[in-house]
Amino acid sequence: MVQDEYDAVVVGAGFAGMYLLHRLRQMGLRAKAFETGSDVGGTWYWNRYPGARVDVESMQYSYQFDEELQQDWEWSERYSPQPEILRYARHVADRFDLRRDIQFETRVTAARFQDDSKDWLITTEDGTQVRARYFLTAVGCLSSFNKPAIPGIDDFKGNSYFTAQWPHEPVDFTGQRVAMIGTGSTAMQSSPEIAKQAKSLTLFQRTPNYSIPSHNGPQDPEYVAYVKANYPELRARAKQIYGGVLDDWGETEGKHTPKDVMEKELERRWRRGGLTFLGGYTDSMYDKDTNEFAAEFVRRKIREIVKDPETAELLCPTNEIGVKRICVDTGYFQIFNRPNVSIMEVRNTPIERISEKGIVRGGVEHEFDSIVYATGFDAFTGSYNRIDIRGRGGVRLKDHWEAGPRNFLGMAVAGFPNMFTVTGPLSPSVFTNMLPTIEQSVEWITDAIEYVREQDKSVIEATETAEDYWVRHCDEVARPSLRYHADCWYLGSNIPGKPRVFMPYNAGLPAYIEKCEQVVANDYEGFAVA
Ligand code: NA7
Repeated sequence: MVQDEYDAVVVGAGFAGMYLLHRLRQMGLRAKAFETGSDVGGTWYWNRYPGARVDVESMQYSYQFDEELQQDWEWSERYSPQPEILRYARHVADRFDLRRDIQFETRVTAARFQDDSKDWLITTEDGTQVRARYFLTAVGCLSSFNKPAIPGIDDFKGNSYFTAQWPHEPVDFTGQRVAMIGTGSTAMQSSPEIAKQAKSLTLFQRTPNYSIPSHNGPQDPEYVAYVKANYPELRARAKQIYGGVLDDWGETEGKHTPKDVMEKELERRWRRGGLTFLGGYTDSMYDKDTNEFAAEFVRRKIREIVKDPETAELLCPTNEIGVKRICVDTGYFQIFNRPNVSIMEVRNTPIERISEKGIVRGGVEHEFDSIVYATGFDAFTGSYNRIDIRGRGGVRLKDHWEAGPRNFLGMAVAGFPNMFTVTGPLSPSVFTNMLPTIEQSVEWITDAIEYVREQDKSVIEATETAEDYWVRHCDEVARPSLRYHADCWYLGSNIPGKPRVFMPYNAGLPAYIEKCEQVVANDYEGFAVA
């Protein structure tokens, strides 16, 4: 039975869903958001593991749509920890009275476009159905946790923790023998915290990763005052930068720079810390030699930090730097100098199975009290595949995307009218500062809805031609990058059987904004409006 009718239904109440809801309501539309969690925050609601924090400066990783909000809010650290970001999300929800239109603890399981009424029929887990003209997904791009298919995973009698579904009560590992599977960003953030408590911590590493120290610390009040006094101008300038983050980006190519100059520049960036370590040279992600120079610099640092040469060698990545999202850590490599931390490589000697007592590798059973899975996400498409989304003629989105995701501008899918996706595949999301990118998409989508209403029309849909163009264009702009050829969740290579398609938009935020604006300037070229 259809319980209610809305102008728009939003799936998710993370930063994208919250802003969507706010904008839709400002437009006078009847909107409802459904959220699986019991509160707002999305990524920052779920990822409560110890050490979780943002790796883009908090002064920039924040909403800008409301000047008073960005003036009022105080971030305590350069890179805020998860509890503070969640507090911020909750504050925004309260400040704009969003909760009254969010239904928590409700998973959307299906959404079907109705060919006759041109509405979406949306079903939630308990079988409730609602109708909406617009179906808007704000489900995140790194939100579908990858529970690895390791035999016996459910047999373990100790505690199993999944970093992206961390318990709400803090976990105390004191006195425990802890195993951690995975050595990506999440593991690098959480292992230094767990190592402080655990009797022993053993990391099971399949692929070593590059990481740059965060040099995180309290906010500098002078810097905060400067940013707040100049927010609009700084935000506008950030939108002209590839990743949407203000920093001192270099404008020269490494391949034309003397090696001693490069060395000094990398040292300076290492000391300053953070995600923009590779930003000194424009060809870091395009020229193999420039990339290898930076990669070797970081390997040298790892060898300097980690005292045991064998462990240091195990921790040194051999692939190009940055082809997988670079990590930012607070004392990750240093933990391997602690007597209670060890590493086991599992590429050559894989984990065979999880037993009742622990992890079996190379025929040997290693016993643990707790196993922490920091095994990543089914990025971009994972969350879509969990919802039975069907467009015109009952076509399943899953089938439409069988050979890889297809859409126009990363936001609209041909055959799925009045459906828009925020931070979806083929959008610049993960290569950019997520918050400004979310705001840009939300504003574009809500403007498009406004346009349809102004035209006195009811349906907007990307054309197949536009979709073909965007898929081709995304591939073309990704090809020259070293990332295009690497194994990473960018291409879905971390999920067995997933089609290998480069999913983030690689031309950068300014180019993306220009494409979106061109479409509007040309009267929503690439869309059929009826
Ligand atoms: P990542 O970066 O995808 O890391 C997942 C890790 O888990 C990685 O080291 C994987 O090794 C490892 N993994 C996954 N499955 C297995 C199995 N079956 N056996 C052993 N090891 C495994 O996810 P994160 O959560 O750390 O970070 C994701 C993004 O979130 C990050 O870039 C930030 O943007 C925020 P692999 O590399 O596949 O060999």
